[in-house]
Amino acid sequence: MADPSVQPGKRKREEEEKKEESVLAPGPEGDKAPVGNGTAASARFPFSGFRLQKVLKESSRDKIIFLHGKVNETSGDGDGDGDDAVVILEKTPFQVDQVAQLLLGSPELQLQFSNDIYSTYNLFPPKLLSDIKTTVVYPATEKHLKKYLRQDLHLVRETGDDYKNITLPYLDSQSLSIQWVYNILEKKAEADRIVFENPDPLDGFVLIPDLKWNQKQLDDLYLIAICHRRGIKSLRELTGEHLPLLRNILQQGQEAIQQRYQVKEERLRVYLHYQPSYYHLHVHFTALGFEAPGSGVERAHLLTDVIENLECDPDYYQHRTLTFALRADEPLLKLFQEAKKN
Ligand code: DD3
Repeated sequence: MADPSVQPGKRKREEEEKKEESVLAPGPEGDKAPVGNGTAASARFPFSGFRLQKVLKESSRDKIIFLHGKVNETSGDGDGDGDDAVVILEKTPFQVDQVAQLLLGSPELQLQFSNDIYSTYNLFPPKLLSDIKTTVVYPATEKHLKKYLRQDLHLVRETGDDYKNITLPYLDSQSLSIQWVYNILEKKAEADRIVFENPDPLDGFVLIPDLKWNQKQLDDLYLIAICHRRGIKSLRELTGEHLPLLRNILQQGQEAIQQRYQVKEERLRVYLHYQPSYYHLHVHFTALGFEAPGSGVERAHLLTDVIENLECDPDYYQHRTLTFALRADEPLLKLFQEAKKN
């Protein structure tokens, strides 16, 4: 039985909600407002029911939890039918321009304790300030479930030959769908979220907020540039011929972010992942003050450095040894360990 003292009451909430509507409306700057909420239509999940199977991963520091659930069950006996879904729930950062509203009027409060000049409370925010960022993967495959299970990581050093002999054959043997990437490039999904596009089929790209960013505060700004050209799997395949594309992404991406969000280039971390999580060339733009997952030295390669490396040596990434971490259960790790024995 849940502790009734932590159950939020409803008393004042409804009246507060009306006032809070303005929070989501564009400010006087109109479409130049630094942060947009995007579309905010009410919705339903693409499945019915949710029977928790497993907490795949959780972090009290990041206030995020990854859940595996069975959905669409019909028999109700908890076995057999039903589909798998992954639901990721995350408490979002405070919006600095709205946080003071939490304390106005008489917010719903429960006293925890009071001692001298110190007191602590549970504050129940009005509906529009209490949203939880929710990401759904449905239907989820075995791969998705595995991807979110916490695993130890192991460092691998991949030579140019290792890439040709081990990594590339492994990638080709996997059927990794990047339909969602093609949907963005072809405007079949998220078209209204595009921040900037250079439509050139060879040296162009689409700049779009990453799914991890709710666009409500600039603290955790996160956009991705996805190149129009197909077939460039990753950093490893970049050569001098890709320099015009990379320079476009850097310059035009920074300009577009300055224009839309008033965040200067010196406040942005612009980088590629190696290994990437999907094998269609893309570049990450994150707020410098935000320690985005994957910004560690074993994964992030600054675009400025990549460009300079290619300027010095057009085949730099064909022969350099690249270091990255693999999950203990990743088959590619075993392939590397076996190859290194001989
Ligand atoms: C992904 C990496 C991929 C699960 C999850 C995320 N940005 C995306 C679909 C649409 C997107 C992204 C794969 C998938 Cl939680 C499996 O990311 C996306 N749209 N990173 C945007 N804008």
